[in-house]
Amino acid sequence: MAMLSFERKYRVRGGTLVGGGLFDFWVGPFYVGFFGVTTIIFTGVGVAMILYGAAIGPTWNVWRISIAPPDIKYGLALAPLKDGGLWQIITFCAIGAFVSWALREVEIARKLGIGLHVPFAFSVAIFAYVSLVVIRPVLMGAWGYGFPYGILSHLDWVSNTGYQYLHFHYNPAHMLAVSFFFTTALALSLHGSLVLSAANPAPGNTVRTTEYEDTFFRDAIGYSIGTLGIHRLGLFLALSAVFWSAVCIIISGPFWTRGWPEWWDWWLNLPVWR
Ligand code: 07D
Ligand code: 07D
Ligand code: U10
Repeated sequence: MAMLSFERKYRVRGGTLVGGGLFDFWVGPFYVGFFGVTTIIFTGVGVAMILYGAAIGPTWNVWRISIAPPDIKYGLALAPLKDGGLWQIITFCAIGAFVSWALREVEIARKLGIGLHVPFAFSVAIFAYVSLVVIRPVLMGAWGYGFPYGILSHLDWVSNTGYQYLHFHYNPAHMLAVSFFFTTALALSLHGSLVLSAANPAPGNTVRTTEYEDTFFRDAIGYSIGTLGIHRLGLFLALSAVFWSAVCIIISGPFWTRGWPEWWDWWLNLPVWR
């Protein structure tokens, strides 16, 4: 509520990428824009297709509903609706909705005159999804390599795909991704706790400035990355985690078909051991 007077100032026309002033308005708190309309359309069609797939499927149990990709035999062709075609339409709608959402974020950022960091970050998540359902299946020659749309069935896919490579933990890009995910959680917990410790002190104590935050880490580890720097680092860590995730699955199949433990044989074959 406190933001309302400010909102009145920035809720002005302009900054749109497509559609000029046509959809340049708000519905309640939501900015609409051309890409808000395309988001709603793609989401509406995609959700309707999931509901149709559930209706012709064997269960309404939300954990067990699953829309499977086409059989491998269809290759990269369009499949019959009830035999993977639904999955193809849902995938198309999902990418349409995610990209629309990112472009709507771009329009909002342009209106506000702020950077494009948020849509850029979301684009990396979209890249990970596209690597799972488009890039890897295309490289392997069949849509059937995509993951099924279901809460439990997509977990089965991850497990099965992992064991196809014997021991997925030995995938070097998976190692990098996992380490970046862990580091992201560590960085967020350090940042969240440090800011609260200085900016939200116990009753009776005064709020401390950012110099105190700097000093804490200088005292503790001899170096402070700074108040802007920690946000750069956080973004870098989180995006690296997702980037290496995409890499780890794209190389599994298209570029490495044996068990991942075997990949490390290069270490044993180094000339220095011979
Ligand atoms: C908290 C932001 C809110 C988002 C939420 C998710 C839907 C799906 C649709 C029934 C952090 C909304 C969910 C719209 C309902 C249907 C058809 C984000 C937050 C609350 N997964 N995954 C989950 C997705 C993949 C994996 C949960 C999506 C890959 C494992 C949820 C995608 C692989 C585990 C979910 C996707 C994989 C999960 C919680 C897309 C590798 C779990 C997600 C579009 C990345 C966990 C039962 C969460 C779980 C879980 C959604 C892709 C692995 C259902 C939308 C194929 C190992 N995934 N996932 O909190 O409890 O995200 O599963 O790529 O253990 Mg998954
Ligand atoms: C793909 C989600 C994109 C989401 C988008 C938005 C909506 C809207 C609406 C809420 C990438 C969706 C939005 C739907 C919702 C409202 C209103 C994010 C995506 C665009 N693994 N593993 C990973 C670990 C093992 C395996 C990644 C750990 C086993 C396979 C990550 C462990 C085997 C694949 C990771 C572990 C195995 C992965 C996932 C531990 C199984 C992948 C994160 C501790 C036997 C996947 C790109 C990710 C991948 C992946 C972590 C174990 C297999 C690094 C910590 C050994 C086959 N694993 N894993 O990618 O890289 O997020 O996908 O044991 O495919 Mg693994
Ligand atoms: C950060 C920060 C910071 C802050 C912050 C934050 C990061 C500097 C200053 C932000 C952080 C938080 C608030 C913390 C919590 C956040 C998370 C844990 C992340 C996960 C978030 C969620 C789970 C929430 C997800 C909610 C979403 C995505 C909103 C859903 C939106 C809609 C349904 C509407 C979307 C609007 C559009 C597309 C524009 C068009 C709108 C309209 C036309 C009007 C709306 C009409 C409808 C909705 C009905 C029509 C719908 C149809 C036909 C299809 C839909 C079908 C369905 C089945 C749904 O750093 O510090 O502080 O705060």
